Amino acid sequence: MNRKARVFVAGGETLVGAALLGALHENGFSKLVGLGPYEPDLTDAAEVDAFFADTLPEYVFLVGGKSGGIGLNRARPADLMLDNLRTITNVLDAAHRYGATKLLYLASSCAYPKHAPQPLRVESLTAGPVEPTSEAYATAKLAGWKLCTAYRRQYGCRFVTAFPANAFGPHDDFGADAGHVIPALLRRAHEAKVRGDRVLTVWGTGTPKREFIYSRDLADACLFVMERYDGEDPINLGGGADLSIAETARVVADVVGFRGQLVFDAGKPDGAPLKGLDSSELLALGWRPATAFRTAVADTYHWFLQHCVTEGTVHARAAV
Ligand code: GFB
Repeated sequence: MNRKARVFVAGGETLVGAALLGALHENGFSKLVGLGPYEPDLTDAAEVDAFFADTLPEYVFLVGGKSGGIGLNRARPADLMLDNLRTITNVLDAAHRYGATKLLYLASSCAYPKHAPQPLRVESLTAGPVEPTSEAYATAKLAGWKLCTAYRRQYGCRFVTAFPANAFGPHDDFGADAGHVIPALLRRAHEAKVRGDRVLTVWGTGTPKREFIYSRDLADACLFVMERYDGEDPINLGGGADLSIAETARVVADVVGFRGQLVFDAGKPDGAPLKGLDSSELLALGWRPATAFRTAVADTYHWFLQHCVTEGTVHARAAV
């Protein structure tokens, strides 16, 4: 990628988008279009079209679309599916019509069948039913992959799909009910510590396993894939920490300094039992995650304290 190319991160204010913009800056990309208030509403076809006509992005990272943890997926499946379908169709269509050189679309590991063999290989995609709690969101993500493939086949577009592990980091949603497990537990452990609680409740049995990737490492992997991979088959983006939820909660409690007891609430959903990715293709290309899991959790907690806690009040998102 030429450092002077026009690059658009569709979803620049999301967890992954914010990390990608940081990585692009650090790597000397000087023509980033659609930053901050200049990013179009990705669910609005006319706005997206006008934006592409005006800025003609050459490289597009499609990381936008609403997402959330298991709680949000159960509470608002229609909103999540519609937002993602609109975002995907608007951005892919505009990238094709305005001649983008290449596009990387980020799907999600929850689009794998619930009982696919571990570690998850791309051959398993669509080979069985997905986890019911995130079916709507996962279906939209799968549609995005298939639309990328269709554009490749019909028009020769260089649209690449990647399936990332569960991402976390700065700019995440620290909502206690809507967020993913790491930001939600960081927040609840912090509040429990401040209140002096003796107990921290963790959803589910603690036995499911998740593969986590730090958002800054994921951003680095996205850049790497944009430069080094161009195929119809999707590519998995993982290679980092694979932990049980109980182990994850212990690391979070330790980083926050919560010294009480962890209690598991089996009345809350576990979701998929296992979600480790087979990232051998990415690793064979030479990519490795740079950040140890505990360091990444500690960095995320530090960011949360700086941006989401003001005079003792906790916000789910960075206070503007
Ligand atoms: O992060 P999470 O919501 O994502 O939940 P999924 C992971 C696991 O953590 C589940 C447990 O087994 C939860 O029961 N958990 C424990 C908690 N405490 C908490 C908590 O306080 N909050 C949350 N959220 N979980 C999502 C999908 O599934 O994965 C999305 O629903 C998305 O669609 C995302 O794709 C990557 O991995 O279970």
